[in-house]
Amino acid sequence: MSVVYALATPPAKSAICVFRVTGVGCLDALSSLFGEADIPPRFFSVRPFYNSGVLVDTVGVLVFSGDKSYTGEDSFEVHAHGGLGVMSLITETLDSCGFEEAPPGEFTKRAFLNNKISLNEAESVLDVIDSASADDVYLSSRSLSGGFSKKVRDFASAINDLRVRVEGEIDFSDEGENFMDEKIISDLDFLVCDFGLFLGGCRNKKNMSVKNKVVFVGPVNSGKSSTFNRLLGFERALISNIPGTTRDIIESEVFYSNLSFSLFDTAGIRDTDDSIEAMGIDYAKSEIGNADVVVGVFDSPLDGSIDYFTSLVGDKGFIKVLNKIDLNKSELGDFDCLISAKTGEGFDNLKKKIVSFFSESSNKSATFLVRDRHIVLFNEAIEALKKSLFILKSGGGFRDSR
Ligand SMILES: Nc1nc2c(ncn2[C@@H]2O[C@H](COP(=O)(O)OP(=O)(O)OP(=O)(O)O)[C@@H](O)[C@H]2O)c(=O)[nH]1
Ligand SMILES: [Mg+2]
Repeated sequence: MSVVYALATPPAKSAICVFRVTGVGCLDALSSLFGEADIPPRFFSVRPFYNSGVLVDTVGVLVFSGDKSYTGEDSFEVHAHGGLGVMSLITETLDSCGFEEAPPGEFTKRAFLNNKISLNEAESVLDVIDSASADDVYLSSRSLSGGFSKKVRDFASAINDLRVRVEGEIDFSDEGENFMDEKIISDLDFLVCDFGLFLGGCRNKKNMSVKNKVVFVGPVNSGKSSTFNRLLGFERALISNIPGTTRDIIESEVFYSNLSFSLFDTAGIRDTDDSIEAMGIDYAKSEIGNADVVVGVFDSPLDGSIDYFTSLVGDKGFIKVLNKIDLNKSELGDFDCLISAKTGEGFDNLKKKIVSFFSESSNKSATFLVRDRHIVLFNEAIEALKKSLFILKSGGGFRDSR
């Protein structure tokens, strides 16, 4: 297989970035890249990284030789400073070595093809990366560490054991050997129960936690974008004291209380002659229809639009928030929460209110994350086991001398 490389971290400015390189022959490039051909494997060392002899960055290097790597091939990692310029130069350097950019999933595919991991473990790598809640992480990691494969192997071995006893009976019963007795029924009974329990604990990946949608609405200038930004922990949406600043829907994701949320900031709702702003307002209204919970942000306890927003939200969960309490102290009154997006006051309470709308993930009862094809095969297996049990219980498999 050719030598491929990939940026393992996001292509965005950050403290560090990590490049991975794998493929037979990739270690031949160590001397030109790091000025040293003999880098001890599996030790993190700090070295210069050169592009055609010119220093690009001082980086961390990890070398893995042969099958002692993730992919099962010679590999190395470069941990560089996470500047866009550094990433671009490292990419250029790796290209100049004749290495190709890896398509998505290539490293895990090679690990599977080189028998480093099973198909199920390869799929679990993606599941762990896709996990958006703590429960999903626990489920996926159990499969990735081989727990699922082991369980399936144990069942296969138990079924095989029963099969050997039945075949022994067929082949050697006339020689006086007794391979099948009543115990085979209790063993098969136990297996059917155990398999049923296992199947009950399998959760289809299709039902992996969906993101909880929280939509921020309210009159213009009430502080929706400021509240949205503070919940995210960074300045995602533009903020200004000009009413009508937000026009489009702005989405971002956040993870807290072991749950992941998609937050949507929207245009302030008011009568307007501006056709672009009006489009944004229409988007805001229709986004309410897709929300799991709507957070209404108001900046005055006397805001006459609260009833209007309440009817707009209908029977969805609605959290009425009074913002800017740093300017005017206020009683809770009709509101569910008092906050200041400026100082952060009341945000712990707001988070609790949002979380309270989302039930605990149903993954709690699940033991393994599976796919459609697993469920089809497991159902076929359990049906076959039940059929065998039925035949045995109805006397189908025993000798007349019983
Ligand atoms: N003092 C104070 N000012 C705030 C607070 N929250 C927002 N503001 C200010 O209120 C103004 C409007 O804030 P935004 O977050 O842009 O309000 P918005 O509801 O998104 O406004 P539109 O997008 O125009 O509908 C800005 O000048 C903010 O700095 C707060 O808690 N306290
Ligand atoms: Mg806004």
